[in-house]
Amino acid sequence: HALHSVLKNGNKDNQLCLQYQPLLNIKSGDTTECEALLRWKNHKGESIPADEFIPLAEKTNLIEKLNLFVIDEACKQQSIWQQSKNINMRININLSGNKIIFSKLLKRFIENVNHYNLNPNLFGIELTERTIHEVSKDTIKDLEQMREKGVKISIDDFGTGYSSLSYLKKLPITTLKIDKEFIVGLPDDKADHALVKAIITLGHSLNLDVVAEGVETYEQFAFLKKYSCDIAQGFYYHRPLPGNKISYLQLAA
Ligand code: G
Ligand code: G
Ligand code: MN
Ligand code: NA
Repeated sequence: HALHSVLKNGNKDNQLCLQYQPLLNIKSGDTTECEALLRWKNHKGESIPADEFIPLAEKTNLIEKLNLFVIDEACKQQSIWQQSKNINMRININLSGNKIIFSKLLKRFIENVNHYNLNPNLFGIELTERTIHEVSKDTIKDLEQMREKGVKISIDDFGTGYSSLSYLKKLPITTLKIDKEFIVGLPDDKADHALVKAIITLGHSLNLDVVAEGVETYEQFAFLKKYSCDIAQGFYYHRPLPGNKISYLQLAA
């Protein structure tokens, strides 16, 4: 497998990299966080979509190495931003894997945060409803400790997993991210309209922040603002960018 050799040789030729998509705080207009998104350009220079190679990696033990790469990269980038002094953005990292992998990932995250001497509140973790089934009791304890230190914990692609809602009581979640599948039909589609309103209400009654993903138009944004959604993510506000391009962004004061 090509990805296997990339990881084995330590990503020497930089085929893998992270991009960062700034998120917009709807009420304040500030940009206080972003999401790290993995990108792969193979030796032929072809970009392989993440939703192709990540599910494949999840079927093998490659996903562990891939996640470790993402954690290391995101922490290194955050250290650079902190030293530059003019960027203060939480980085949200997507994590996936199984029970055994998760505890290793959290350990690596904490090692990195200590190594770079970073405040843990400069990070968030995104878990999908699918991966939540792989979170053990011990991992829940680890997540609770991280949460106490300021790490945000988001449920990604909310509403698309085959999942009961009981994890909302069991896990120290801070944030719901509404999947873009529900945003795309706003404001006209009756089902999307009803579902998005209901998810915002659910999130707020549980004291959670609500993020809308895949916001592409002004009309979608205006709907989200009207119904008090907290944060918007999508091409309407910003595309994902390489970490060194973020420094040129005109971030809100
Ligand atoms: O950015 P893009 O639309 O290509 O992402 C496609 C899918 O890949 C999304 O579901 C996203 O959550 C996932 N993804 C992107 N980056 C990462 C990553 O670093 N780790 C994991 N586990 N998933 C990621
Ligand atoms: O599954 P997850 O939410 O982690 O991944 C988010 C994915 O959505 C990324 O692959 C990112 O590139 C993509 N994305 C970000 N903004 C938009 C958008 O406005 N429209 C669409 N279609 N995709 C987006
Ligand atoms: Mn995500
Ligand atoms: Na998502």
